[in-house]
Amino acid sequence: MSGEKIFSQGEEQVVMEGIFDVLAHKMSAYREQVKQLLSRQAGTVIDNVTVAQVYGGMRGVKALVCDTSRVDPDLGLLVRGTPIADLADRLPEEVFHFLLTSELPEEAGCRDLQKELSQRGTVPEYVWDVLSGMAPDSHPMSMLSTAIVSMQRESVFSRRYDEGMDRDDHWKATLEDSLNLLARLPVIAAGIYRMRFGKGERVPADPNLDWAANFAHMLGIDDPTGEFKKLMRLYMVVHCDHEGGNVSAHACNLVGSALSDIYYSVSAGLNGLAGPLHGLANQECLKFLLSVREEFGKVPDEEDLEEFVWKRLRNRQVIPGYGHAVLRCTDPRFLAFLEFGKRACPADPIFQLVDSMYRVVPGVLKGHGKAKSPYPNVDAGSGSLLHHFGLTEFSFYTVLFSVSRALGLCAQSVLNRGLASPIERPKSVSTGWIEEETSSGAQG
Ligand code: CMX
Repeated sequence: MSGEKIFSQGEEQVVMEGIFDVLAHKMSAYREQVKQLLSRQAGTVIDNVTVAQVYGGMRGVKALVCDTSRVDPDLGLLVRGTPIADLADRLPEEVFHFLLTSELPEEAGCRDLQKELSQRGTVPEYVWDVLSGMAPDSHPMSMLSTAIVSMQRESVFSRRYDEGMDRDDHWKATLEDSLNLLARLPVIAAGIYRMRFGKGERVPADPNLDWAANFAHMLGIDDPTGEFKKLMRLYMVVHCDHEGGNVSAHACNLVGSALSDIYYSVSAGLNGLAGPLHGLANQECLKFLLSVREEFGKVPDEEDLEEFVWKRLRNRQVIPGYGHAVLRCTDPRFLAFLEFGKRACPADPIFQLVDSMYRVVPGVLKGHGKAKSPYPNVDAGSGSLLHHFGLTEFSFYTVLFSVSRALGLCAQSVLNRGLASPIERPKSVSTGWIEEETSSGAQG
């Protein structure tokens, strides 16, 4: 490693040449590809927007670009074209490299990246002071977001921007910020876990562990078999990214489009992830499974479970962990967790309930006929595994999701800076305007 610096001046940290060099080459080709595309097709129409879509959360409107990943209704998440299941045995830091560059790193490149993340992982003392000053019943997600914003003063991008950085270097400064943030996030998240749930002193990082295993280690969960570390690796991989239009990615990209730095934009994205219709749904799923067990006092047989699910639907309640806005198949991320559970904890009653639900619920939802997807999503299984290993505080689950999703948010942000994506400013219209425009008989 030659130790090339991204910036020539000052005391900037050395960015490993691997990811920087790979991306520098890719970035010029990427810019050229988009430039050519625009020169040929700038005026080509790729979508029309209906009134229903305008009032319906812009569902399905093709209006954003995301090159890190894509969600196919029938295949699930594809990271740089590769099904997420094929990446299940990879490390999250490798997947970050992949999201950014569309190349998986060689072994040495991966080691360099791990070393880099480990060296950048010191969390400033003031962050802990800020967190300890928060109300003790603060939601772990609000603690995470606050911690991230409190570090904004350290943004390399903001400082370099004030110094007049060349626009072509924006992505490099964003990558620098991203690496610092990603290195610190597991430390902060684990610290929040221990502080918020009275687990005692923070557990110091172990520089010999990979990023996710170190996170598992710092959480302080008893892990004599190493299976919890394996679960954290899988968890961090499967939640890493989900294209550009979901609430967290869109919020992050929107805020970043104003050239707000990564601390502002990632915290904005994670504030969206904290919503019950998005990332917070995973805590609801485990709550639901525990309530089923409580209702029956044991894992119910499939007949009883079927009746229970029907009763819930008749009461106009949703079945947590089932259905999806885009997917129309069993989420491969759910299947990855199911496979993990069948190997690691087949006798765990909550996991067995997940398995039974999977046999029962799709048929019931099909019979019910409302949900466009009767299949399980990623949240249907992950909580049962965390619960099995003793991570039972479900208000923390979205923080785990956040640490993983930050990989995708950062990768998307770096690429957007590489393309010098402009500030987002779609046009809003009034209801009166829509009424007028559509009253002329042009509807259909
Ligand atoms: N149980 C019961 N009914 C459901 C359902 C479920 N799991 N999923 C959808 N439906 C119903 C909807 O409530 C809707 O009913 P109404 O027409 O009466 O309003 C109807 O089926 C059509 O909904 P849809 O188009 O299939 O689903 P949406 O795109 O509107 O919503 C989602 C998607 C995930 C919010 C929804 O399926 C749901 O609420 N699921 C349960 C909660 C959950 O698991 N959330 C995790 C999402 C994970 C993720 O997004 O990553």
